[in-house]
Amino acid sequence: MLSPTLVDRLNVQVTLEFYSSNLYLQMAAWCDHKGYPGASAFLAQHASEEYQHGRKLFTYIMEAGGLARIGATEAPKADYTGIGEVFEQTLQHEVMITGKINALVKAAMDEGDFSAFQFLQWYTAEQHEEEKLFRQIVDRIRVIGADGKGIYWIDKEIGKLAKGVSAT
Ligand code: OFO
Repeated sequence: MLSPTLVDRLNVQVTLEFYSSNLYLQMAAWCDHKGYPGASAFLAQHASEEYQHGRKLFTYIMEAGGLARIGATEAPKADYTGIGEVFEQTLQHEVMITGKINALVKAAMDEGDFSAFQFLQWYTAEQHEEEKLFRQIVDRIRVIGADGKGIYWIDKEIGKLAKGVSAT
């Protein structure tokens, strides 16, 4: 059974995961609008993954006797100066989320809630993978450069990272 404190904290994370989903979907729209179909497909797919992260937490709260709640989220940023800025921001966002997950893991540990502690390990591993993935993309953009032909290849490469979505 979750403590009221952990219910509140997990609910904050539910809302953050749904915000992440909105943010990546909005970024996907910007990329599509600017003619980057690979990056758009990748970000749209990532938006769906973030939604699932939120749902997984939501279900856990319900199963552990808490009242799952969806909080208000602000509108995500819709305008970017380029694909470089989009992916720099995804990386910054994931680093911020990792900090939130770490704080949640610590809260579960402090409360001696080993079920929540174990459940949250999935998110710890996921954050490691996500930071690694976004860091690779940012590094690739920095090396290749987002001008001229570089942007064409970057978009193609990012598109290949979208699982089950063929790069165009
Ligand atoms: Fe981007 O990861 Fe959710 O948690």
